[in-house]
Amino acid sequence: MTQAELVVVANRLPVDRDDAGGWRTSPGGLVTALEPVMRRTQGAWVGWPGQAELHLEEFDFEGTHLVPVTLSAEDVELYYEGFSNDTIWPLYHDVIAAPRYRREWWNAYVAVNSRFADAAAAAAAPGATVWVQDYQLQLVPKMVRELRPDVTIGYFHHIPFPAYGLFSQLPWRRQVLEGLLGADVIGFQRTGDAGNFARAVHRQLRYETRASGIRIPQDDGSVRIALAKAFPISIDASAYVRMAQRPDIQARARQIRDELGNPEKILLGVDRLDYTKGIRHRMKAFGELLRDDRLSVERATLVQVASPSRERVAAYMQLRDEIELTVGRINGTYDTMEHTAIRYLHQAFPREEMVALYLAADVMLVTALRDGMNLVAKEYIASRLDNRGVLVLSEFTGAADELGSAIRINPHDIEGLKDAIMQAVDMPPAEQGRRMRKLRRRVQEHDVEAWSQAFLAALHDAHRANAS
Ligand code: GDG
Repeated sequence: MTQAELVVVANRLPVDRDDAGGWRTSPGGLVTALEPVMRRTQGAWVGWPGQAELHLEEFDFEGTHLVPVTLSAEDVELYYEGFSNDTIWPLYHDVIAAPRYRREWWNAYVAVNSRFADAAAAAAAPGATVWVQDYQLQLVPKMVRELRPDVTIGYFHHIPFPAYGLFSQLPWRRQVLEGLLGADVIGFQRTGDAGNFARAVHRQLRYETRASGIRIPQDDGSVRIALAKAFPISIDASAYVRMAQRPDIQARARQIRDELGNPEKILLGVDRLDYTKGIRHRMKAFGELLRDDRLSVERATLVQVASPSRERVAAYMQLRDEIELTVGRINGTYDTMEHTAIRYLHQAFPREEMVALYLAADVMLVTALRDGMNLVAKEYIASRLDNRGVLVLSEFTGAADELGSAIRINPHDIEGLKDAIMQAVDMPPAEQGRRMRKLRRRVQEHDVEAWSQAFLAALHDAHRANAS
């Protein structure tokens, strides 16, 4: 058993199985974010390999020590699909879909969190840093602290944290708050999320907060301070710049425009097929613009990538049916032999193809009803080397706090959304450039490495302050 100075704990390991039974790095943002620091510190990563009933030994992969946590088929159903994705996910996204509260799911969540905590505690060197990721593992910080009082513990929450009026629905609200408070630093996407968390702690546990510090009374009469603060996540911006510079990817972008019949404007949506992303609102607005003759299929095509996600959860099956009905109706009404209204793709693509789509798109539509950050918005910006293109961005995304030069929308306001789409479609190049340059500056200056450095620096300081 090797022990590491930095242990990341996440639901998923940073690798996927390839067809030959080997491993390849999974393309996620978190993986690229942590890659440099994992290499530098020879860190360990505790997570599920993504397949039920897979029993694996620890192994090293590209400079990171991987510690697989086995999940049974029942764990996947109860802990992952159930409590994580059918209780916490809808509740934390402001109950856009109804959360289901099942005691059996909760019991599995506690049991699985405890196995992740055991694995993390075993993988951490004396005085190491353990960094827990996201809503599937909210109990792990406290569990690790109990097992290993010597380590520094961070937690980052990738999704929103809801207002107390909603959070208080959770039958196990107290246990979840106490679980998170096991960390020295609890990081959120937005200041508002950190505020919601601090208020929930105050209402539920009566702990005092001063600035971002939550004062947790200890058994021995002392006080430990946990920091709850915003650390907005970002992307590996330079990797997107490099891809956008590649001649083959630029050629592919031109080919995509050709194959779509060279409409004057291409509008693009890229999302996991999820009810939080506002895909139906976007299609409704676009369909009405066609109906009202404010747009035509010769003038504009909407390309919607809806990558398959959580396909065994009922709410996702229903959403897929609704979206596909909407696409069929709109296309059936407005398509011609040469042009389509919506090119809908329920598929996952390689990253290069995504960048080609970003390059091909004149307008990017991000209409989420709730979204922790929304990395797609940042990826689009980073890829726009020519400083052209327009981002339409929901104010209910974390990204909206940073990207003030986007066209801001409320996706529930369909008339407002339609006007915003028209403003984007009609925007003169000079104004596109003015806005895009500001957006690009922000994304390049605040990339994902800046994010992880800021979090780890705050964690280091917080731990030192408590120790002194
Ligand atoms: C959660 C929070 C927060 C999508 N389809 C394909 C594909 N993607 C990539 C995108 C982007 C990522 O997946 C999606 O990230 P988002 O941030 O947009 O949304 P979530 O998946 O909901 O992520 C979110 C994030 O965590 C990080 O903290 O921002 O708010 O919900 O990178 O490009 N990539 C490829 N093929 C696809 O078909 N290769």
